[in-house]
Amino acid sequence: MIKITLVGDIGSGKSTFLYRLLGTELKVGHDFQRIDIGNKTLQLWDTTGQERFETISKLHYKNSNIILFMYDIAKTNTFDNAERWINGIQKYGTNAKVILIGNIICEDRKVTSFAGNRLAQKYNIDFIEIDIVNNNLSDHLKKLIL
Ligand SMILES: Nc1nc2c(ncn2[C@@H]2O[C@H](COP(=O)(O)OP(=O)(O)OP(=O)(O)O)[C@@H](O)[C@H]2O)c(=O)[nH]1
Ligand SMILES: [Mg+2]
Repeated sequence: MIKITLVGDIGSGKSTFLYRLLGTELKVGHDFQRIDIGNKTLQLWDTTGQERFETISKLHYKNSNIILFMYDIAKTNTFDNAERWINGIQKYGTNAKVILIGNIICEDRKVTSFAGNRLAQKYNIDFIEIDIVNNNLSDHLKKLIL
């Protein structure tokens, strides 16, 4: 069982990503959904960007194996706070593997791949960009998760 928590600013695409992947909506903070991939079971948790990393339960972070931090490449504001989030995650998430995800819903790009890469390198985490509507669990993302 791999526990995965999605975090990121309001409107960064977390719930859209999960909905497209699971075909069902999750009640934030109270609900999770299982999905089997290969011989692994993923347990996916949504959170809301209204919360800051301080208020998302530290235990929740601690219990996560993987934390996906999502921003929208077309919305600069969802990237601006990334550094603060990642700091918080690394502080509380101890053993969780953090993956930075640039979500491409809209091609009107404001955040360059270079900027995403640079941030990921600074914090020594993985980085990918994915089209969450059409290819939500790309082979690349699977490889990072499994
Ligand atoms: N163009 C386009 N936009 C979409 C599509 N699906 C969702 N969106 C938009 O993508 C944005 C992402 O919203 P959410 O997935 O709710 O974001 P979130 O990260 O869950 O936000 P919070 O729960 O508030 O933290 C919204 O503005 C949606 O309207 C789509 O198929 N095409
Ligand atoms: Mg949401």
